[in-house]
Amino acid sequence: MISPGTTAEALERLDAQGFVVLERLLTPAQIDALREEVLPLALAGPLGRNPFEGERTHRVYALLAKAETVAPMVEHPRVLDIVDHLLEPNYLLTACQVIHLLPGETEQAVHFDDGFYSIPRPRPSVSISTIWAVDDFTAENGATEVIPGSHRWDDAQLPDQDDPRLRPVVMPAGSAVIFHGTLWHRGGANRSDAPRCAISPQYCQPWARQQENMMLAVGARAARYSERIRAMLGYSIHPPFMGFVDGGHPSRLIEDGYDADRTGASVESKRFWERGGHLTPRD
Ligand SMILES: O=C(O)CCC(=O)C(=O)O
Repeated sequence: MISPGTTAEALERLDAQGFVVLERLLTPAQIDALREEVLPLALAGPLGRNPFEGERTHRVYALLAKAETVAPMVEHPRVLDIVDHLLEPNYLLTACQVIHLLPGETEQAVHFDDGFYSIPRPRPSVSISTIWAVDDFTAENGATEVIPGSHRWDDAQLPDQDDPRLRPVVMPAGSAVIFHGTLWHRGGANRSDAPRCAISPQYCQPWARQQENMMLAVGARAARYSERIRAMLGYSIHPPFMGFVDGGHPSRLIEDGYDADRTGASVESKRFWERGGHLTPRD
């Protein structure tokens, strides 16, 4: 598969197929640094507690609390340029985990990632997932499998585990697949003799509850990250006041001398009140 050259091309593929692959976004040096920090964490992490998490899969949640080398993936400009078009401003990081499939892992149940938002389908996605290949993804080692076009399905269309339309997302290490939260997919079976490591940052609408409670999971360690990541963790306001802490901006908790006028949210909030406190202007 040839990577799309532009955000517009990537968006076209996402619209048509529900997913797009961006190849080799990370340099070999970045992959090495990532492996050095993340693989020991993955191997020390617990195995999944059920077949969905994967009983032969190490899953480590709350990754930004544990591995700073993941930050360049979470805020990769090519990825965020795309997500910026799919979610509303102030979108959040809903999950960030390592999924490390050991040899012998079996296929995961086919599912879509924003299924716990009980809004009937077909509908726009509430979340956008990314899965980054830390190892090469192959059909043998458990590459993520997707059903192209299934992001448009309605609630009556339910694939089974043998659906012939499932296809593996084969991609080299350092690449990412970006897909709609409505796309049916699963982790593949690892029939190889080596693990398959992936990292999965996922983003959701700013008005949706995050899967992982990032404010608790990462807490004050958020101060290590860029303003963009902090905002995605929850140190942000979706105007006029979603995300307030004690009536103010949450960044006051982690930034000394936080300046409320610096953020666009505070400006938007002021505008909201200036026009009478109604979500849509009344004429
Ligand atoms: O590991 C993968 O390739 C996919 C995992 C997945 O979809 C999930 O755990 O929700």
